[in-house]
This record gives sequence, C-alpha cells and structure tokens, in this order.
Amino acid sequence: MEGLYLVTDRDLCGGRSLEEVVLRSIRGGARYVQIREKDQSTRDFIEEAVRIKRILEPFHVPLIINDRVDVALAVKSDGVHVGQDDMPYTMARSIMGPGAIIGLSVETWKDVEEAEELDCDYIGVSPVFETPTKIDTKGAWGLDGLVRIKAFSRHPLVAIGGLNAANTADVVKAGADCIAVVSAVCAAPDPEAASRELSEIIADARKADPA
Ligand code: TZP
Ligand code: MG
Repeated sequence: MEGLYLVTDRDLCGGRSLEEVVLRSIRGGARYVQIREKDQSTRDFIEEAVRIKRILEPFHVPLIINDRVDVALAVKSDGVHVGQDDMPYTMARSIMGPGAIIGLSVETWKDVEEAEELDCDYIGVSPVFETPTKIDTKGAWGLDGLVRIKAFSRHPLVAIGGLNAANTADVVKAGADCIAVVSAVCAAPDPEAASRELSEIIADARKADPA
C-alpha cells in the first residue's frame, strides 16, 4: 500500500456527484478509494458502490467499503475497512476471504498491539490530527504517535485525519505509507488537481526518505 487513498464524503462534494469527484481524484492519482456512508440506506449504498466500482475498474483502483461487510460482499468490492466498533477483524477476514484487502483502524496503543497478531493488510492510524470531518475519536496520534507506531508495527500504515498538502510530507516522513484524505479532495475546488498535488508530495517525500 502506498500513495493517496481517497475516503468519500458525499456531503463535502458540494454540488458535484460523488462519481464525478471520485473520477477526478483517480485521474489525479488516487490509488485507493474507500466509500464511507454513515446514513445511507443499504439499497442506496449498494447502488452507489456499484456505480463507483464501474468507474474504478478501468483504472485498476481497488474499491474498499467502510464498515459494511455485507455491502462489500454484495458488490464484490476489493476490500473492506473496519473500525474498532465494527465487525471484528477475524470475522471480516473469514467472510471476505484471504484475497480481500482488509484495513483496521487503530485508535489506542492497545489496538496497535492487538493488530500485530492479525494478518490485516494495513492499519489506519486514526486520527493523526484532529479533524472536523470525524469528531467521535479518542484523541489524535500526532506525528510522534505515528513515529512510534512505525517503529513497532509490521503493518503498512494508512494515516488519516486532518491531512492536506501542508502536512503530508511530514506525515510520510513520520512513517505513513498511504495518506488518506476526505476533505482535502472531496471539498477541493478541483479534486483532480488536489489529488495530483497530494500524490506528488507523497512521491517526493518517499523518495527523500524511503521507508
Ligand atoms: N477516520 C479518522 S479521521 C477521519 C476518518 C474517516 C476523517 C478524516 O477526514 P479529513 O477531512 O481528511 O480530515
Ligand atoms: Mg467504522
């Protein structure tokens, strides 16, 4: 896992459709797309996921579904992302199978330690910085927390929370393999340009300081 990871938020897309924002983001270089829906009906979530999957397929960008293993299975997504209050990781793995991409959020040091025993594909370091996009968090890891997790964990790190063009290089240098963003792309006036800028910053920071 490396590069820019887009996590969607329809409400932040302004007058634009989610499909348009996702397409522009992958044209700008996003390498993973996670659909995150908190209050959509199951039917609408599935229909949206099918539409986004069709957009991603020609670009070979994996589709990851937030929380909902049932939706992930129904639309045959490439993976699912689970948090600490969602379906336990081992159950999600046994349902999704060995080939699925499964990410797990870590919010506490105990979560990081427990994840060492799991064969997840990445851990989501959540949140790196405080963010208005998600307020039900257990506090921010900060760059120090990221450095500490990088030194301890065997898993690729997907950093999320308050990330943007101004802090992405530092977050990569602290140990992030992937930079996951919601508002920095969904709310950007030009999601393609924003994604390109972030992708370039990530690539440059990794070159400067290979992990
Ligand atoms: N998980 C931890 S922070 C967050 C999620 C989904 C939201 C990140 O949003 P933004 O706008 O990139 O800060
Ligand atoms: Mg969740």
